[in-house]
Amino acid sequence: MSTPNRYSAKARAKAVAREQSDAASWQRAALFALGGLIAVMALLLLTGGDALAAKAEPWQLGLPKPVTPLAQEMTDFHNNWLLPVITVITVFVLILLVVVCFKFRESANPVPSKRTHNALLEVVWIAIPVLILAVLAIPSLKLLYHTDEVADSEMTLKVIGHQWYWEYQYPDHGNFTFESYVSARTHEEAAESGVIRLMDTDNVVVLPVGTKVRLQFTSADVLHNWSLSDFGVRVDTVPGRLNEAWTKVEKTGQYYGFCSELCGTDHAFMPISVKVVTKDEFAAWVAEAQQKFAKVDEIENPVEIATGGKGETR
Ligand SMILES: [Cu+2]
Repeated sequence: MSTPNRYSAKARAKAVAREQSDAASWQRAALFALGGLIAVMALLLLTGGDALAAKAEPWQLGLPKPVTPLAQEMTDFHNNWLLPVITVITVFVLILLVVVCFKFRESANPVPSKRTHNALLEVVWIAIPVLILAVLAIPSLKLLYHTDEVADSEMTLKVIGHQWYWEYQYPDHGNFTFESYVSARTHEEAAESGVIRLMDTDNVVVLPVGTKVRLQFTSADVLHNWSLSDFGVRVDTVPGRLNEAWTKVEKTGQYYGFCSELCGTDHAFMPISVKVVTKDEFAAWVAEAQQKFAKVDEIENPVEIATGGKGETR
């Protein structure tokens, strides 16, 4: 489109100068973006986006390595569905923005169009997002339903949130119970005792490998959230209410999680530490734990939560 005649020579010269400086700043911005992209890709290559340990590493990218069927499904859903869709949408919107910035800038388009409606375009930009959400809903709901399938569990672990520690009960192994407090709050404490600050706990939850464990959650006081990314478990513990989930860890090792519901001043100091061991090691630990820890019916005012037999559905 040619610039209308009513623009004076001075105004035109100004527009040309502005265009040149615009072009220079665009070049700078493009170079900057390219540099950033290369840096991110280099970082991805260096870290491989693949953490081996069950705790986050500095500069780690990507989701934790899944060690349960649920975490695997969640990772697949994220990597195969959500990430491609969000990438396409983001790139598409970015291209639109760049086109708009270039094509309709004041100097190139001094007389803007006064169009306000386009029926076809409006239908399209509503229908396509609806379609995307409808397609994503299918694997999403399937996954959500799967997280709820606690039937056929081989054992139960009860998790009770407290301000500010976790309590665990093993109803199928003599109903013993113990509390789990953070081991080190400061760097000095951590260095002294050789533990990981804000992650290790005095008493560790022990679970057998390859065993479907029903997890039951409740709270003694306020909302907490038992969140362990490697397992794909993240469930609120709600006072007066029982929530359920399940897990089946396929790899022995030490795993860490955190309370993920703001629950008061010491919210940051109630980590979750789970050690997954072989079935034999678990049996040995149970025998020891039965001696070491009190039974639920022996303690004063235990937190009562619903009980059920093995593999019982709700
Ligand atoms: Cu909390």
